[in-house]
Amino acid sequence: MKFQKICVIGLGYIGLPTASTFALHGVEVLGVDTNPGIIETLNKGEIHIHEPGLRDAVSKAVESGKFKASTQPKEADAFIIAVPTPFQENRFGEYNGIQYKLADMRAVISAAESILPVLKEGNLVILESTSPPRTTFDLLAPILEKSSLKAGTDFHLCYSPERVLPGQILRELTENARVIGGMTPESAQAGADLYSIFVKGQIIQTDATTAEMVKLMENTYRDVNIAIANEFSRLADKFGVNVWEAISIANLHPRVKILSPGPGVGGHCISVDPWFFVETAPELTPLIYHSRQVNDSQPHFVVETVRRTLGELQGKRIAALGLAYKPDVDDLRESPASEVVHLLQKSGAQVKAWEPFKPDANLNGIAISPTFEDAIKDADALLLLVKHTEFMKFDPVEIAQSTTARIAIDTVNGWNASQWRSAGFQTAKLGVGK
Ligand code: SAJ
Repeated sequence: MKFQKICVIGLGYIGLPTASTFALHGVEVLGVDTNPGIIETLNKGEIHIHEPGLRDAVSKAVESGKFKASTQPKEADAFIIAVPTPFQENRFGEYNGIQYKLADMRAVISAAESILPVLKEGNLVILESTSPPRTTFDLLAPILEKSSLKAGTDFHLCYSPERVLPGQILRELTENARVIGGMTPESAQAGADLYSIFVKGQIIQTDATTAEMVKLMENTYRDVNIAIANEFSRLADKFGVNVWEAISIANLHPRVKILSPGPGVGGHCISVDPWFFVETAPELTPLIYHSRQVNDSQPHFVVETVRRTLGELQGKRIAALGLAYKPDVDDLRESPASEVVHLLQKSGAQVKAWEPFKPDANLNGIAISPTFEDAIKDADALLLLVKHTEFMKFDPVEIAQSTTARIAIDTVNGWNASQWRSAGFQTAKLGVGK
């Protein structure tokens, strides 16, 4: 299939890089988002999110005349849906006494409905949003078939998950292997034709449900592996062992690769996607469910470590360093660091947070310092919550001159404790028992 014009619906962390990459490869792209503020920003060649290289890609795509943004889709050869699929905030499922989260598919439903008036015979529709198994067949196809066109016959329908790593999106978008799951083999071929415009990695064609499951398996695998690392940190703490040393020794075994413990698992992928399996098969997913429980409760373990180090938390002044969900990104969604701050505040601590990637962030109930200096100045303790590169470069001697704190607590194994001790700090690390 040949593609001259495509519509990308949803201009967030995935849709926008995808849209601009297609435009830079000569395809006429209409980016669609329901937020008029985003459309205005993009049409000026500016961007609303932080991702290395993205500003440059979008401004070049706009300058080339190949990328335009609008609040409504128009006729095109292909439609890509890349909208968020978070979980529902106030509704839960229940199975045998366990409560599980439910996917909120409203954005996928309205994106599909928005295509209906412009869908034509011979078009290709691709869902990229992470979704519960069978979404393409059971949710998307019936909506699109309200056009009276038949999915897989009159138009092609595919599921192709994005698998890019925030912070490396533009590179991984072109270099990673791409899975295309078709409603039919012909649909998969049409999807492969589209992505081969820029994808240099292997393109694998399969069916839509396999592709949905592949995506969920990848992120669930990572979540379960981080859960065991976090559980090891609690065990090490109990037995007076340094978990970081123990992991590095265990990882010398040729078939062992334990991930890193930390304050928990955040972001909008790994902490969300495993629930899509639990929701659709709670009777089959005890391991996945319990891994979610372990990772979600890790901020409490951080707070216990802080309490043990500082004593009673009431009135303690803590500088929380980092609020993003992981190093060197500005994304604060589902951030375990923010959860730690909330829990510390609940225990009566006075926390000042500093997030270099989003100094102007507005988080419910969290006091974010305007500068790093302000956050640390009058603190009793420094609490490292995110392994941002710039935090790793701190000189403890210099820091000691700018803060009243003499305690440094590290939850991510980012600091060399002996250097901090030489600079006069008492140190503590997550997963390092006394
Ligand atoms: N984390 C740990 N320990 C580790 C690794 C990560 O605690 O050893 C934490 C991070 O700090 C963060 C969370 O896990 O809070 C998730 O971070 P991540 O870097 O593992 O993953 P994401 O969410 O940024 O991106 C993932 C990627 N999936 C996999 O690596 C299997 C990415 O390829 C996907 O495209 C993305 O999810 C997505 O959009 O689904």
